[in-house]
Amino acid sequence: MRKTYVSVIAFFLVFNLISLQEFAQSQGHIAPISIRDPWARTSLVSTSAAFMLLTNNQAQDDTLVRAEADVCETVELHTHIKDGDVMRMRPLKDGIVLTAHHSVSLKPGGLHIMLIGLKRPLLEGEKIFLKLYFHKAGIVSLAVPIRKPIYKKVPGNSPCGCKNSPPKSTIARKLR
Ligand SMILES: [Cu+2]
Repeated sequence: MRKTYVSVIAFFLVFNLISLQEFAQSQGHIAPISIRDPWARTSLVSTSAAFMLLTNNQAQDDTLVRAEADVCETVELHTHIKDGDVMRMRPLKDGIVLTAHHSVSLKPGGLHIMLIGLKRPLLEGEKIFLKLYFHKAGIVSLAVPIRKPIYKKVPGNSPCGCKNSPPKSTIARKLR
């Protein structure tokens, strides 16, 4: 009898949760920051990186101040700068600025979330968990799928058949 009572309450709790979500969507509620296509690079070494498209839906600028990950000791926000013919990574101590109503792409060879001191290999198909700390929007937690980088295949090109594979000098190669 008591079990049935608990089940009924659980049902209504779940029902209410779903209803609230549907209500928020129907009211056109938009998160302050939306995140599309998050992914982290497969890695068998001690470092990797995470990428995604961040969109600031707010009427004010915001900043991604820092990030945390369950899978590594340290997380840094990085960019790349050209140093002669070599692309080098640089930490962004002031974070990544997100202009109001604009998107910023974190991608290989550009801005990225650097994962340092990995506690385990990052294998394709698995996930890591990230916490992103925004100055205005607060904390956003997300699951990030692990995958290999995708390069466009161009027929008759290099032996590997991939035009956009990173040159040996780039950090993308070093991150593997
Ligand atoms: Cu980096």
